[in-house]
Amino acid sequence: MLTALTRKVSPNLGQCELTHIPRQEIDLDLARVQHEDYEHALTESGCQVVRLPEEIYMPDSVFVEDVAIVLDEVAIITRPGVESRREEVKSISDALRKYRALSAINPPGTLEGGDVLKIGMTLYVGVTERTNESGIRQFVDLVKPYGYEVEPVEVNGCLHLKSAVTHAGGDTLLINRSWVDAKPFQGKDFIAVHPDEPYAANALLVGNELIYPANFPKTHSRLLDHNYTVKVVDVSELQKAEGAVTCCSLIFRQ
Ligand code: CIR
Repeated sequence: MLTALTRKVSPNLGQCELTHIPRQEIDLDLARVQHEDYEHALTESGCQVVRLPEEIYMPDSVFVEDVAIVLDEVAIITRPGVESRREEVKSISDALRKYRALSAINPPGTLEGGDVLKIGMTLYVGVTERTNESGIRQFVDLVKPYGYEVEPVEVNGCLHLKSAVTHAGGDTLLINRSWVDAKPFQGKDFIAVHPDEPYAANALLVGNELIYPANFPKTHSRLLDHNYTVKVVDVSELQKAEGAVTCCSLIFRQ
């Protein structure tokens, strides 16, 4: 059984952090509807959705992926790279304590879950503005005892590693090579995003299905050409907060 931990959209989503995109007005009601549709897609894909209450004063708290990495053996509570997101870890720790033993990244380390791409026993970790060397070093020490390999990966031009590359299933990655080099992912197959859709590399693999944003039709059709089952969700308002589909849930085995 898969659990998907989510959190209700904050009424202050409009005050979110933005790094690579300009601020646009967010339709909060629509953001909430889109988030519910996303949760519905998770349920349809076989997850039991556990939704945490909103955190009114934490604008980015809907993006739960960034504050923890949940492995079968342990959950690592992260230390976000921006001050405004550091309080988010409290309620996530309380929620995850029911399911896993907890470990944490401590100062001066920073690490965000959007920078961690797990493929089998390899954890690729983006080196970004949000994830620093100390964070990666601590992460290695925490996961090595369970047999995981950690591969640091340079990322340029986007927020997180998973803005640039995600797992489409099997040995295949969906990638935007202008933000991340394919070399660290030796032995993998690649589907490139369509050049008109730079943000299209973020897909959420649940079982054998991909939950995927509605506004990347050209890359979507590349996924269909490779016989993927794609479930489309409209997340336009969450994208205005520099969010994507992986970042709105923490998915783990119970
Ligand atoms: C932030 O800048 O932290 C949020 N506005 C967006 C976080 C998106 N997280 C993700 O893609 N993993």
